[in-house]
Amino acid sequence: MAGAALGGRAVAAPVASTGLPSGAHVSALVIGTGYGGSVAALRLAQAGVDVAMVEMGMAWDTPGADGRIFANTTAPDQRSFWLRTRTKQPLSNFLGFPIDKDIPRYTGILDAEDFAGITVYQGRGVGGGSLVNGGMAVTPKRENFGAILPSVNPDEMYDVYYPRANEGLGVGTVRPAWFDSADCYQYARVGRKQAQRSGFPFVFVPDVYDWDYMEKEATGAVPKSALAGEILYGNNYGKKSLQKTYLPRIAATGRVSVSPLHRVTSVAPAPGGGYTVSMEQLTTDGTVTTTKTVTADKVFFAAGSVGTSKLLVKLKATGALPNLNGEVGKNWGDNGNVMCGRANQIWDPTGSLQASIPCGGIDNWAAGGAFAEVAPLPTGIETWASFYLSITKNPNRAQFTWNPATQRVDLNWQTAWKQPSIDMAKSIFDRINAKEGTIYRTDLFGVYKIWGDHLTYHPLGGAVLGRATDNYGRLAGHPGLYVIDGALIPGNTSVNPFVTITALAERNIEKIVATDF
Ligand code: FAE
Repeated sequence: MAGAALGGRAVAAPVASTGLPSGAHVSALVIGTGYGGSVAALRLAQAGVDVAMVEMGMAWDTPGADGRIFANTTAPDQRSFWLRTRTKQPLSNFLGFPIDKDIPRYTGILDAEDFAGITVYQGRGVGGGSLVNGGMAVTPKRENFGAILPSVNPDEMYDVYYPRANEGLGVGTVRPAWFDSADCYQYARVGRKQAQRSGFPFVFVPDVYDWDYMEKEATGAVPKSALAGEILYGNNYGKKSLQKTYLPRIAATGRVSVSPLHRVTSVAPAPGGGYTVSMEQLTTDGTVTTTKTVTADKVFFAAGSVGTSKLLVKLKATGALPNLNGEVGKNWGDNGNVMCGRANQIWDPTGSLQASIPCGGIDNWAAGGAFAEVAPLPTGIETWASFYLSITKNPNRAQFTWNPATQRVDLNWQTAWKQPSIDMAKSIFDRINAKEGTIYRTDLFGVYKIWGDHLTYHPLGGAVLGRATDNYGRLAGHPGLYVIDGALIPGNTSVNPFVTITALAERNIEKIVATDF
């Protein structure tokens, strides 16, 4: 097994703050440290392969001036946003007033990446999206799987890889008896009652939050995280992000280096075989201090749907990877995300204390094409608002293309393409409003604006399995290059995506380790 070596010196141990040395040669280089990248690195290292992980975001292992690693959702600061001078909060308004504020430019944890017709929220740092997400860990219903990944055998996914992913991620469910009595889930119980009164099934949604820890938060026995409103900018306690699951197992192999604040800019065939990987080292204000070049026998693209798609589209268009096929950049979707709030009757308060971790949803997928999470609005005051993130069967798909004039990658998604999502979400909320005699909130996304239709949390596709790659993520035209993240999934998973991303990565890496190394 080839080892990572620089002039004969192994560099597989955890890398110091300077990161991977320029000129290094590594067996396997993984771009990104989210779900796909973490699965790839763990399984390769367990098979005896030395791995270098390269991550553009920070390590998120050091407390800030307030003694905490992560900022609170209600008090965003420089740690909260990726290289912005003003916050861009998904809920931009409250009671109609804008709530964004100026912050110092910093390599913060949440990227609100703007394309012409949509803002795509993504996690930045070692752990990727697991650092910022709600932890909702949902395995799609088996009857929906054929539409999600048509070329993958469902038996192997549901018998082997979904169970492996759920175990590796530490997925659990709220204890129903506690849910029924906890103050912090009053908002979810209101959501359940209203769903059921309108004839919709309410389902508990599994999550990687440590549910025992949350129960202790409620008693005051431990420091609060979910009950302190932490979520979008990281959880200081309680949530089992990849920092608590796959990443410690990766470190324990002793075969994987991680280089934070390193952004990959190019991958091209190396003269002597393998690939030349170029990267920039960043300071926390985003300045590029160093550019480095390493060689790798094999390269795994795990930069997330947007990150991987942007790299591949650029590298094909600029001639660095000329043999990639025409499917690269295509079939990108937003998982049908759309948000809305409802104003409840005065006798239906949703609670001033709201756990930031959602634990239930309204399933109208089969009849109306929508699965709506009952989400918190952890403002600390009673709002009588119910808030929802819906995942819908939106059929629209967008394409990434290289723009030579701006030297950037564009995405042709249009805001109007959210209309099917709105219509599907209305299949739930129009009925609930009619039954309850209630109305939509119009003050959360602007002034008199009902729908949060400008964003997604769930980018998927751009290098789709069986199209841009073979049926295991091997990129067409360049042996030794792989895609192993959400870019493989063609735009929709019918539920929250990270369990499917993890399970698919587990499936693909098992085959790749067995046959390509
Ligand atoms: P991802 O986790 O995004 O990791 C990619 C990594 O690559 C990131 O760390 C990037 O910084 C890094 N990167 C990108 N470009 C480069 C480059 N050029 N060089 C070096 N590094 C690079 O990818 N999903 C759920 O299932 N349940 C939820 O409750 C949920 N809630 C969410 C809430 C929010 C606010 C957000 C933003 C997302 C949420 N998601 C949720 C989505 C989920 O986090 C996302 O699907 C996965 O993280 C995607 O996994 P990947 O491995 O594809």
